Amino acid sequence: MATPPNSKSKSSISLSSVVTMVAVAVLALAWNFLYPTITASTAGASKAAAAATCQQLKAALGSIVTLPSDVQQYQTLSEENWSQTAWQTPSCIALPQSTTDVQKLVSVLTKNNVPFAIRSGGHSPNPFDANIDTGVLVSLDSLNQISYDATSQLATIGPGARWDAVYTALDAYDVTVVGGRVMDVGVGGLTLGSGLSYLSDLYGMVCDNVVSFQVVLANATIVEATATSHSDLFWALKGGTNNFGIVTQFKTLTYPIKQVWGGLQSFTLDQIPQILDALQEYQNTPKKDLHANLVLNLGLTNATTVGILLTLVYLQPVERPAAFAPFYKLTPVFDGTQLQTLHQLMSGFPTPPLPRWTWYTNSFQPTSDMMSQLSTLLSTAPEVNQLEALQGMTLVATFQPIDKNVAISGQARAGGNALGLQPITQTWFALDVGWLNANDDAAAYKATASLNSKIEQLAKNENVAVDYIFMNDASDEQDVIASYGKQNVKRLRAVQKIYDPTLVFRRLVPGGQKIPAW
Ligand SMILES: Cc1cc2nc3c(=O)[nH]c(=O)nc-3n(C[C@H](O)[C@H](O)[C@H](O)COP(=O)(O)OP(=O)(O)OC[C@H]3O[C@@H](n4cnc5c(N)ncnc54)[C@H](O)[C@@H]3O)c2cc1C
Ligand SMILES: *[C@@H]1O[C@H](CO)[C@@H](O)[C@H](O)[C@H]1NC(C)=O
Ligand SMILES: *[C@@H]1O[C@H](CO)[C@@H](O)[C@H](O)[C@H]1NC(C)=O
Ligand SMILES: CC(=O)N[C@H]1CO[C@H](CO)[C@@H](O)[C@@H]1O
Repeated sequence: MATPPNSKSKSSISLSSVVTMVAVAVLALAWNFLYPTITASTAGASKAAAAATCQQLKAALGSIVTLPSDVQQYQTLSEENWSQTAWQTPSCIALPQSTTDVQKLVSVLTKNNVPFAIRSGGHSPNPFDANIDTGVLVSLDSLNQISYDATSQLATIGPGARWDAVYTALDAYDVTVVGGRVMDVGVGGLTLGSGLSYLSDLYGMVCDNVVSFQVVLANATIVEATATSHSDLFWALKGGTNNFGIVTQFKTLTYPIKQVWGGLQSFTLDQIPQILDALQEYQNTPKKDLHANLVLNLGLTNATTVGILLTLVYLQPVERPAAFAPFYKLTPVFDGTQLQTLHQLMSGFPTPPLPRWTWYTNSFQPTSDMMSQLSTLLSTAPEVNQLEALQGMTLVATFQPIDKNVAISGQARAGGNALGLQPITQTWFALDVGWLNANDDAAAYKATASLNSKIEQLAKNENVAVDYIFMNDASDEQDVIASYGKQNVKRLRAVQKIYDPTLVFRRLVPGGQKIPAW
């Protein structure tokens, strides 16, 4: 866990430091009054004010602003999401073409006090994470440039790029990045939510590999946050999502990984206990091979015909590496493992074509007991039947093994990150739920939340709960940033005070995980 900057030692209190302390105390008091007041005031945002700002933006910025009266364009842009649960009716949609456009937008929105949402790839299913009803949707699709510099071996990537385009561009140089595992997800949201990659056991989270964030701050100025310049902001953006500004560019490390071994295997649902036991054996091996990575998906409802999906990824061209030995004891129904490029392998990952989604997540240590209790819970929980009754329902339980090196590599990078990850073997578990009809939304949310809290409780009872909520798989009902730990939350708030002193990104950007007030 990161510690805040050193405070002055008590023995050397001078008059000036007393003055400073008093000033700090007064500021802190003012801040504490400001905080709740400011937050509450967003509730009163009016449709008329937002619409007037949209007219002003249209006049100033022209074609990059789409009003609801541009029916077709407006619809295309507002429905550009992975899950229909995130379709909203913004007062207008701005499609900046440059960082300068983003500055102009932030400047007007802040001056007019009009709420807005920030969207990169639009893959969060949480209804208002990256969209808004009364206010402006800032959609970063056009900030999707990708380039590679062979000298520095760094890739420069716009937040609106999708991972498929990133890997395609880098294929030409035989390098890859620590990035998303599913091709059409956006770079912006995934990276700022920390980002889990098949390279994470080796090199840490996606955000840990960013060496520079270009950010448009609340006062519409641009900064480059790196380990040596605005290093406090650099740290805070590694887990801080949209609380500090609009990120308009990432510079990130690359790695010469191309040919790998792996792919999809499928198993029948009756093998859940065996596969979970294999998973814990794989994870708990002393000195786990960091080139071995996987994701395990259990399709728990009858709408999924595949049953268990295991995606194995070995980051070297070695067939059937020993690291996956616990899984070789099981016989797959389908085995698509082969030598191929990492990009090809990831392109083969299927996502069920359902229009509405939600997800919840929790973390635990994968003991043998926990795994066997969990397979019992998943086969007996009434929530599974409740979900199954909804039309077109798909309930997938996802297991993402996390080696202690994920935390260690993140902390080893200059500046570390805000995530508060513990350097222990852990599993990030997620319930991914998809369905057909909007009138089933409430039932789907309720049953998913309930099943997730039962699993959290089970982990607590088993004494294996890990106090960490992975943002990119979390519901908006889960308090992600609080799970980074008190010290990190305190430091995030301190950084927020410096870069967003009037709390623009808290007041005017209601969507996404916010830094807890206390
Ligand atoms: C099919 C699928 C596969 C996935 N696979 C992975 C995976 O392998 N690894 C992983 O870590 N996650 C994964 N996710 C989760 C994914 O990271 C989140 O859904 C993430 O929000 C997607 O990023 P986005 O840019 O598409 O999101 P958006 O919905 O556009 O944004 C998400 C949040 O980030 C904020 N944000 C986005 N861009 C910016 C920016 N430039 N500046 C400031 N704030 C910004 C938004 O305001 C919003 O609150 C997957 C999701 C799906 C649907
Ligand atoms: C799933 O099974 C239930 C009960 O067995 C059935 O009513 C429902 O139609 C099935 N759903 C799908 C999508 O096959
Ligand atoms: C904008 O905000 C940053 C961070 O608070 C500050 O350093 C900078 O001086 C501000 N610039 C202007 C022009 O106000
Ligand atoms: C651009 C994009 O991803 N649009 C998708 C929004 O969601 C609907 C429903 O899932 C898809 O059909 C679109 O392709």
